[in-house]
Amino acid sequence: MTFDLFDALPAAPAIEPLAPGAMVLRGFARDIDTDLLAAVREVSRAAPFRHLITPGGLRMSVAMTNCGQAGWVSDRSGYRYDPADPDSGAPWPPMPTLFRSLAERAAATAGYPGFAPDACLINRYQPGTRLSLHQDRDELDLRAPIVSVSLGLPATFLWGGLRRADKPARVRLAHGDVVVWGGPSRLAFHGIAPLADGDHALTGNERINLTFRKTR
Ligand code: MD3
Ligand code: FE
Repeated sequence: MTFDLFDALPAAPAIEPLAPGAMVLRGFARDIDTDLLAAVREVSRAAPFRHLITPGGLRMSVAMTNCGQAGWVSDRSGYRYDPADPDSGAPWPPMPTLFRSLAERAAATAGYPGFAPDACLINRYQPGTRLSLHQDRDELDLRAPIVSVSLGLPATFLWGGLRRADKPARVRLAHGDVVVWGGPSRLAFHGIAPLADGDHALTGNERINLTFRKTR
């Protein structure tokens, strides 16, 4: 029988650099996937997914809801973080402890210790759903990173760089992948290509994305 010292060490998370300040933690959320999806279902029972209207009057193909102290919303008057769900007038459901601790661990692993998100935007994609190139700049403190968690069907993430005209790179994001975006990458343009049809064991034909934000 052999004795292998390395057997005693926990596996180090694979950190894949994406751009300065941005990195992919492949499969980081996999071991809690079922609990994460159960929590998404619970949040969406209190604050159902809905298709928001852009300031330009277009219905977004992504369905969204939120949990935490504030939620991202859009309507004819613009984008904002709102402490209440405009559909019900009630505060957004609290951020599940499991969400907060995952986001904190991921950020720390990527070199951003002490990340304390106050908002989690939950995006739901079905085949054909896309998210066009945009920047996330509605948060007051742009020094804090954004942590994203992909669940269910894989997607092609479009990574556009700092100018809208830059040709976007394509990055595959799969079930359980976590990406941390901070520093020089915080204001990069990004989007999601139209979701391909598929069948995932836990989500069927859907992709769920969680983004954790510090909005104030
Ligand atoms: C890079 N969501 O909710 S997550 C969004 O998969 C959003 O649902 C996409 O873009 C999704 O705003 C992409 C990856 C992501 C999220 C926020 C970022 C990348 C980012 C903010 C700054 C730079
Ligand atoms: Fe975004």
